[in-house]
Amino acid sequence: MGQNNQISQLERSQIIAIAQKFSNQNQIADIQAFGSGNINDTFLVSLQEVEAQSFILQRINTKVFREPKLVMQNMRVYANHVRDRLQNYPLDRRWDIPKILPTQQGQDYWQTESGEFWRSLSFIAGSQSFDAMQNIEQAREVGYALGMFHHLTSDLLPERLADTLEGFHITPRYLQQYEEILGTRNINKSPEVDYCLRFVSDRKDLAHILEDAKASGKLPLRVMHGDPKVNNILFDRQTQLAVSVVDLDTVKSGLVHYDIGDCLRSGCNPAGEETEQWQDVQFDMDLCQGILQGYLSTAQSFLTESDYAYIYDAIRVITFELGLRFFTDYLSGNIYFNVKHSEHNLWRSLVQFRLVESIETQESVIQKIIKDIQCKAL
Ligand code: ADP
Ligand code: GN1
Ligand code: MG
Repeated sequence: MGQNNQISQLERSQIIAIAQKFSNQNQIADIQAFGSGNINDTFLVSLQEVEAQSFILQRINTKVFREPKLVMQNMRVYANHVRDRLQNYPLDRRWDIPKILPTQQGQDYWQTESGEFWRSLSFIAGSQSFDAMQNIEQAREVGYALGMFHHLTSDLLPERLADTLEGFHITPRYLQQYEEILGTRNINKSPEVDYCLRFVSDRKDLAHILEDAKASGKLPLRVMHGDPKVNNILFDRQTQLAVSVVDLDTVKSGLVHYDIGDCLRSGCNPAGEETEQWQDVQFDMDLCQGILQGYLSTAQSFLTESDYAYIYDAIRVITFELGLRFFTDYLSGNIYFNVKHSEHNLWRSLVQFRLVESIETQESVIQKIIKDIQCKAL
């Protein structure tokens, strides 16, 4: 179905049949494409009898996640760990973890005859997500949510999690893939493509910063979420507080810096990743401060001096990395990210590259925000 949010009649009846496997005899009232994720196909299933209990149904993208059973295994390891921890150390505010809903045969997923892989999750009640940050209070909440995720997993051994996506967030590998594609494809030149080609060629060194820090022991492996962008954080519609972090497919061993960088990359771009006005994209300082304040309110207990020293680099590395991933996917014929049109990934890469430029021109202000927050935390 991809991202165009239209379900054909045929597809609707097929999806309803699959939803039925998870619905525990309840009649399905409606099914709608849901959210704006770039990888899986997500649907909201409403039930006839129990209106409040709609659930999320997802077709896992098996071109990306080659071993979806490992994805489900990780989700269980993560959820069991966090639930145990919350039972022993209850929080003073709402925090939810999506439940895996089993099929009527008690399985975590349903595999169709053609090999499609489907799963269901409880809908986080009364929640909503946003594609772009709306205000400073939300920024603090997004930061808090990522801090809470890291805090609650800080005593989960990363080795207990399988690697569900080999090479994910290993920036030098994305650079290598990009160079391979450049060597084998005829590229349709345009001013935008030229800008991207030059941009990457000028910043190749960026790709190695975090991996070098990992290799030299300056940054340790911990449990990372892998994808803590704004629309993967859920807010309570009434209190406006963050109540859950979803999209757990990439929870695995990694650097928390990729998460911190990704959260800031996504959260401090109020125009959003999908804007067509890429020249106007700016990295917003107030939102940056808000996210970092929220993050450190829960994460300061485990961050070291060396961790703080790499926060600025993390922001521009991950932004560069995502621009590179979008651009490579564009050059490869759009095989990884869901797209609405053939230039979609090119436009997305322009947005990220412009964001890198905005981050770079504001380096001293960002460094000062990090320093001030670090001084208060220590
Ligand atoms: P993708 O990997 O394609 O991004 P996600 O798992 O992030 O798929 O799901 C897409 C969107 O659906 C999320 O960004 C979020 O807004 C919403 N969503 C996902 N899981 C839940 C859930 N359990 N409850 C409520 N909303 C959810
Ligand atoms: C994808 O699935 P979604 O839309 O939450 C991608 C992230 C990117 C993001 C950019 C598994 O996230 O790495 O940062 O798009 N997820 C995967 O919007 O590749
Ligand atoms: Mg998502």
